[in-house]
Amino acid sequence: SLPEDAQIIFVLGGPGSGKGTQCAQILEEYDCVHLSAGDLLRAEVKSGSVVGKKCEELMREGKLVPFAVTLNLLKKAMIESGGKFFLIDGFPRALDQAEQFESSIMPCKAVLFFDCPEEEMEKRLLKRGETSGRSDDNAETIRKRFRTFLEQSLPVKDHYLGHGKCHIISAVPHPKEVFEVVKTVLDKLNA
Ligand code: UP5
Ligand code: MG
Repeated sequence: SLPEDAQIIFVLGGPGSGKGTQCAQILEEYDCVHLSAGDLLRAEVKSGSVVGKKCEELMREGKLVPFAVTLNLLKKAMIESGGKFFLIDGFPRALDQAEQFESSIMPCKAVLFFDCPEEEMEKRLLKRGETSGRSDDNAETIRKRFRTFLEQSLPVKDHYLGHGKCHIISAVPHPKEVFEVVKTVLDKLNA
């Protein structure tokens, strides 16, 4: 099980907003465990499992995989890491996922939300698609990911804003500048 003093920060934002990029920066300066729900799912797909096969199709369509799948992958990775300060990247992606995660694991301490215009996210993802090998980095799937984000994931941001836990950070400047703001937020949390 998890340590009683574990702390969870959800790292959210649209597809290509820079969640992974900023988490990598955070890891360099803070002692924490980074778990990307998308990376865990892609590893599951790669494993060739039955669950992975099902997820592969949904991800190629820009749709959410069943909550139980992500919850189990995250829970297992959190426990196996032996850590206690967690950055959960790209999850929860729907309001019910947030509620069920918090009631079955623990409430989050804070949410970092990376705010970026769709045109900029699209540009970044198309560029990354030239080399990423990700089956969802193509114009058609990107459009579907944006739709899922707007319809299902944005309400999560509003939920946490209402609870005073959500920190909205512009993801438009250079990653180094974005990270300066991230640090300010993180340092205030633990002050
Ligand atoms: N880049 C980053 N920051 C930049 C900056 N400030 N200026 C200029 N360029 C910047 O960055 C994307 C690209 O932009 C990179 O090339 C980077 O260099 C550049 P990245 O840091 O990778 O952005 P990120 O927000 O992590 O983008 P990602 O594509 O990972 O976001 P998604 O949310 O779309 O993908 P994720 O892997 O989280 O999920 C994939 C799929 O899995 C989902 O569509 C869904 O089907 C499924 N999923 C679930 O069903 N449930 C879950 O809980 C999680 C995922
Ligand atoms: Mg990512």
